Amino acid sequence: MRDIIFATGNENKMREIREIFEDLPVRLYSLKEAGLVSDPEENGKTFAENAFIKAEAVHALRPDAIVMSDDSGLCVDYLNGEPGVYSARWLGRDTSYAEKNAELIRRLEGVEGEARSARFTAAIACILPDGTRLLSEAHMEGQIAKAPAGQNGFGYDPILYLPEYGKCSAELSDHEKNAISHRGKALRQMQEKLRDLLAAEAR
Ligand code: ITT
Repeated sequence: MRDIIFATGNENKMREIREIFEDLPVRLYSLKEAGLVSDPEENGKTFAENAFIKAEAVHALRPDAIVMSDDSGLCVDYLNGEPGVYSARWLGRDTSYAEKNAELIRRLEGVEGEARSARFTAAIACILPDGTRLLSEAHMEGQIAKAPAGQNGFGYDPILYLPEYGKCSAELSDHEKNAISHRGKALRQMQEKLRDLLAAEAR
């Protein structure tokens, strides 16, 4: 049984991550559960850079553990990729998601159909005790809805409409979202990489 510290302070992410790791023989600890405080400046230009900034900061505190992190966000094509890596900080960290979501809908007034395209991206970084670095990245494609819908999920979930499913991300249960989401896909890719590496180590 291996211990993994997940370098996030976002309880909503952590809830999704737990469900994805449920069947794996690993013990998963949030920062809080590991008794750590880490909030490095996320000044990277990409999701991957920021994911490694968070993972490196925790690796420095706990070099003995497997450390993982998630950097994620919403990119709206019509807004040249905004809010992107600034998703959590967009309009200020203290601005509610009801307001952020309403503002995104307002900025796309008069924009129709595929021109409203947007996606969630998640970059998952992992650092092993020997310093090996692994990265996986995945997306969930959709369009900015004309009105928020759904009570599940968090952040921008009520306004990412998924044409294939005919509903917004916040209308999916955690289980349904994890099956198709950026975070679900990137974490499953990371699990594969880690499994291969740990199996090779054991040989
Ligand atoms: P940590 O850095 O502690 O992990 P954070 O919330 O600051 O937590 P990020 O810097 O990665 O995390 O910002 C991600 C933001 O992107 C998040 O706060 C949401 O606003 C948005 N986001 C990411 N994934 C999302 C999802 O699955 N559903 C809705 N919004 C999401």
